[in-house]
Amino acid sequence: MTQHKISLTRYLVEQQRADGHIPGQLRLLLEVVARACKSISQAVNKGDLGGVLGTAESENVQGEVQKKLDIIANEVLIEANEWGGHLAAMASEEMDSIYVVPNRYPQGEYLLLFDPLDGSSNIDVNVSIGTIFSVLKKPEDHPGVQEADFLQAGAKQVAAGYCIYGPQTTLVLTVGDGVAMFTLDREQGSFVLTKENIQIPADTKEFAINMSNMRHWDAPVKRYIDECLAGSEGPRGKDFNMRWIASMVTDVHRILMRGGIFLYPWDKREPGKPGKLRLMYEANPMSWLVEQAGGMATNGRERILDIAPGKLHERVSVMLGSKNEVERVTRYHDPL
Ligand code: P6P
Repeated sequence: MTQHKISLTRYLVEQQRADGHIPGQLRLLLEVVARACKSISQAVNKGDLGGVLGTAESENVQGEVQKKLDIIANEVLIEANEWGGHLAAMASEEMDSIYVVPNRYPQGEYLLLFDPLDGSSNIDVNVSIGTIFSVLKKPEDHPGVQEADFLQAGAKQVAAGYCIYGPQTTLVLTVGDGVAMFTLDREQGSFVLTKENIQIPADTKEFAINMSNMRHWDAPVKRYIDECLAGSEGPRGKDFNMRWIASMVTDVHRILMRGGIFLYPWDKREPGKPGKLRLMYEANPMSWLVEQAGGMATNGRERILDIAPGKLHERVSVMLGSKNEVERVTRYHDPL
C-alpha cells in the first residue's frame, strides 16, 4: 500500500483531534507561518537571479547591517500574519519594537516572535540559513497589547519551530508533544511529515562552537572544550569532532538529527552582555525543541526556559544539545 503523505495541515488536525491542545487559532497561525516560510524559501533559492543578495542600506536593532533578504523575510512574515485574526502582535529581531496588528484587522490571542532569517552572514555564500519562530499567548488580564506582554519565560511557549533553507526546505516544530519535521514537497507545494518524535542521543562526540573566540571564554567553557580537544588521551577518553556553520538553525538541526552540543557562551569581548544570541526568538524556541527531543539547554547556570526576560531583545549565553554533555559543561560552572 502506498505510504500516504501526511501534510502539515493533516498532522495538526490529527494532533488536535488526539489531545486537543492545538486550538483552531493556533493551527491557523502555524499554517500561515509555514506558508510564509515557503515564500521565504523561494526568495532565498532565487539568490542573485532575484536580486535579493547583498546588504540593504540599513542596520537592525542589534546594530547589525541588514541583508536585503533579512528585510524581505521580515516583511513576508508580517504581511502573512497580520490579517488572519489569530495574532495580537509580533516581535522580530529586525524590528526595534513590537508590531501590533492594525485596527483594520481582528486581534487574536497569540503573540508571534521570530528571527526572520537567522545566519544571514551565510546568505551571500550559499550556505544554509533559516527562520526561527516562537508563539506565546497574550496575557488576558488587560485589553490591548504591549511589549511587556512578550516578556514571558520560554517555558510559557505554546509552539516553537524553525524552517531551514538548505538542500531541502524543512520545517521543524513542537507544540509540546514531541518534535516533528516536515519536508517541503515542491511539486505539491506543501510540507509533508518526514520525521516525528525526534530524539537527541544523550551522548555525542561532536561539539559546535566558534573556536576563534577561545581566548575570550570563561574558565568552565575553556575547560570543557580543552577536554574535548584532548580526545582519547584526555579525561574524556574519546575523540571529538567539531562543526561550526555560523547559522544556529543549521547547527541545531544537525544536533536534532544526530546529536551534538552547541555553545555560544558569554565571553569577555562584551562583558556587559550575557551573550550574543537573543533569548526570545533564538534561544527560547531552540531550547524548547531540544528539550522536547530529550536534550538539555542552559546558559551555563540555569535552564534557558526558566529565564525571566527583562527586555525584548535580551541576549543570553547558550549551551544546548545532548543531555549528558550539557549537564557536564553546566556542572563545570557550579561554584567551587
Ligand atoms: P559568529 C547568526 O548571526 C547567529 O546569530 C547564529 O545563527 C550563529 O550561531 C551565530 O550568530 C554565529 O556567530 O560569531 O560565529 O559569526
